[in-house]
Amino acid sequence: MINRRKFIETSAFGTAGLITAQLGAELSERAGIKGKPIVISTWAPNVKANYAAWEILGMGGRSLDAVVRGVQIPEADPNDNSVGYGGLPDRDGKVTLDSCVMDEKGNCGSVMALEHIMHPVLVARLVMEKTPHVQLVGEGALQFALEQGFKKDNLLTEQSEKAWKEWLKKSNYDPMRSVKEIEEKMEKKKKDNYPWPVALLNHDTIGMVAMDTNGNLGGACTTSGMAFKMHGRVGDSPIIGAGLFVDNEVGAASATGVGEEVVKICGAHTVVEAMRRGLSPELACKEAIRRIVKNKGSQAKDVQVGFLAINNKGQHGAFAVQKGFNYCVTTKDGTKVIDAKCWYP
Ligand code: SD4
Repeated sequence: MINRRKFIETSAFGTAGLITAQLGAELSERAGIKGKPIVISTWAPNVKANYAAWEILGMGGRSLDAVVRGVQIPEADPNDNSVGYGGLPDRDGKVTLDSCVMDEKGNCGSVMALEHIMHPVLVARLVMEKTPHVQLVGEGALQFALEQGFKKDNLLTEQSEKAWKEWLKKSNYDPMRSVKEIEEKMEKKKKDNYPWPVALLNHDTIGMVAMDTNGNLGGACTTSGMAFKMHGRVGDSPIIGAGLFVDNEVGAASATGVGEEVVKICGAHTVVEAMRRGLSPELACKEAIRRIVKNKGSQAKDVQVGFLAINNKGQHGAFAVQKGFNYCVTTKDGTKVIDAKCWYP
């Protein structure tokens, strides 16, 4: 199988980015660590999130701070239909958000089905730092956020409301909608010789993991979940061990796609444990995908899940069930968007 890779050299990195990149490289060398810092995130549009994370990582900052900063970019972007503000609502027209964080010491925090708060990742971090708990859900999560000084926002944009009203006409829940859309767009864009990876047109959940100059790992995952889901449905993204897992001794992983399938195999944890057994990040992601494909049998072709991972050496990799999944990698050498290999090429 041919390994299709597309690299996007980032002019948007700019002078400030280069300076922080050089500083990051120097700091890493001083700390005796090669190939670090590094941050990776799901989906090409999240290059912007990588730049934001790099502003912290490149200055020698902590992974957790970097990923929390990074994922706030799509959370605040009204044009990103899968995360935060502008996310597609559930079948009742409510935008409900899922998010979690995990740090180098195994601390973690998560919010699920949180409404009205633009940056659920910040609330997840406060659950970790300020409560004796790991997970807060729905009304309780909102109550906690308001107590912490967050303000309520209307997260349903005109565009997302329109899409929901259109969906209501048939009310057909189809988690594979985005895969089909990717394929259609890919075909069309191939004809137009479009130079960008096609997923740029199909924003999605952000899972971001990083290694800082001290060799410490951290991760964050944030989403509005599957479009038009049942009210109260929670996917993999805010579940520690499913949508995100970090073990400083081994590596970190995150997931995107149909969350139910990720939860069933404890996806991100499965990837990290495979790296612990010595698999590379890419092969560890492939092993988790293999389990999903095995579970789904003949229906596997109707599911999309993608995993990405970094190991404790700062190596990275990804794997997906279907074509179309890509991820962004930022190091001192710049930012690349890489098409992940997949089970069904
Ligand atoms: C979920 N995994 O809620 C998320 C959605 C997602 O690509 O990643 N979509 O199931």
